[in-house]
Amino acid sequence: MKIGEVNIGQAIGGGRDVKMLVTDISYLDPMEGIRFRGFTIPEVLQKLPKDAGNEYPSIESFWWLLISGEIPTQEEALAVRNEFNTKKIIPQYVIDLLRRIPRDTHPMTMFSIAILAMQRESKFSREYSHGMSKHDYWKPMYDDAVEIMAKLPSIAAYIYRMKYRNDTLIAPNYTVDIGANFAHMMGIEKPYDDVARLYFILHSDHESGNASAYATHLVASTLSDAYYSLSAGLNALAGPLHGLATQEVLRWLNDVINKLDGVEPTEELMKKFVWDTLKSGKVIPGFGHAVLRKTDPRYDAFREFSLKYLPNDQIFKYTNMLFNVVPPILEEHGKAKNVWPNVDAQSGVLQWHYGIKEYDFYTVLFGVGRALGVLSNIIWDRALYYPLERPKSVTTAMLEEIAKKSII
Ligand code: AMX
Repeated sequence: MKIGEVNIGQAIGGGRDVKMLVTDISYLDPMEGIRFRGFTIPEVLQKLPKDAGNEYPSIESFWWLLISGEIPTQEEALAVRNEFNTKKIIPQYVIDLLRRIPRDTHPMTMFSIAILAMQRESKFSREYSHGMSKHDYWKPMYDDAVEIMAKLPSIAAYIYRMKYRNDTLIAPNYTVDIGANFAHMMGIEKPYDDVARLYFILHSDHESGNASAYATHLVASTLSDAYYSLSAGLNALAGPLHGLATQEVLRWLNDVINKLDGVEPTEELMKKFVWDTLKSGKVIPGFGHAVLRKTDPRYDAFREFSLKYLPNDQIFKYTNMLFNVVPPILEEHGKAKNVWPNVDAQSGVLQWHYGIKEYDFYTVLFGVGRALGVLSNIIWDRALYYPLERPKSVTTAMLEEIAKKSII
């Protein structure tokens, strides 16, 4: 039974809308936005259990939802937290390795290297090499995923403090949830723990065709373990058309502010900078999307937080200004299929406000969140016996032949 057809435009145009992936973990509707396990973002934030005093659910309860499809009880979420907390310790060789990397290396490179370096710990690879039944693949894949997920926020915080805070590392707290531990290790006060929870949940998954999810899934389909696969996925996330856009938004805004040299930006001035960017052949970061055709609900969720906690933040005011200015210009420019903001137009604002001004770090934060989704997916890939990924190529001559025939 067919679920779609592929035309020449799709074959040479990045496979847009070609239906060839299956996942039940999230689904992206072009107009409605993302649903995680069938739940919209507001539903996820409302239904998952929260610890007393926290505005947002724990990452651990969200992990349970992604893996099982069910809303956990507080006890179940606590069981995940306890499991993660036993696996938080980062091997010393990873810290030593990160210290040896030149400090001007992009933090995404450091992040990906750290994960790849830990591949020697992979239970999946070890058990595979000892001869494992394919019916059991998912179990060590799950164990590896939990090992990685428990460590990622701490690795990210280590990279941040090593690179930007003069190597003043803060040891993990082994009793609190991921959000609180991350804020603690970054050295940032409340409500940054809630920023971390919201940030990681919103960036977790965007169905399977986005570059970081697809790269992870593709590499895992060769029976590479979770370490190899996630490292590959994060390398895809590091591209400016994908996760790096989160830093590009702040870079673009700061460039505007510097050029204005103390003059307060107005909508008229912003319009000029937007047009200048487009005329110089560049994209406006944080706007447009390969699938979405309306404002990204992840943008809305961040905006809601900003309205509550940082309504007078200068950068927040400018991003709001861009919300009014950019869409009509992109409309007039006539190229982008979606003129509305994506998650990256708003995500960096929060980080900037809470003191993370080193915006090349933002994609690492995106990566911690994205790991939740892509790791859940590759566990299920193995449980469902998904095969080696291998789409077919055609030649340009074949396409020309097909085009000729369809004209005659
Ligand atoms: N500014 C200027 N031009 C844009 C644009 C933008 N924000 N968004 C799309 N366009 C242009 C494209 O470059 C393309 O031009 P071309 O025909 O000359 O190559 C044309 O509009 C059609 O593109 P599209 O079909 O609407 O989008 P796409 O699926 O090819 O790409 C995306 C989607 C996100 C890469 C693109 O909108 C973009 O480059 N946006 C800016 C970067 C960004 O915000 N990326 C983050 C995406 C979300 C994420 O992964 N975190």
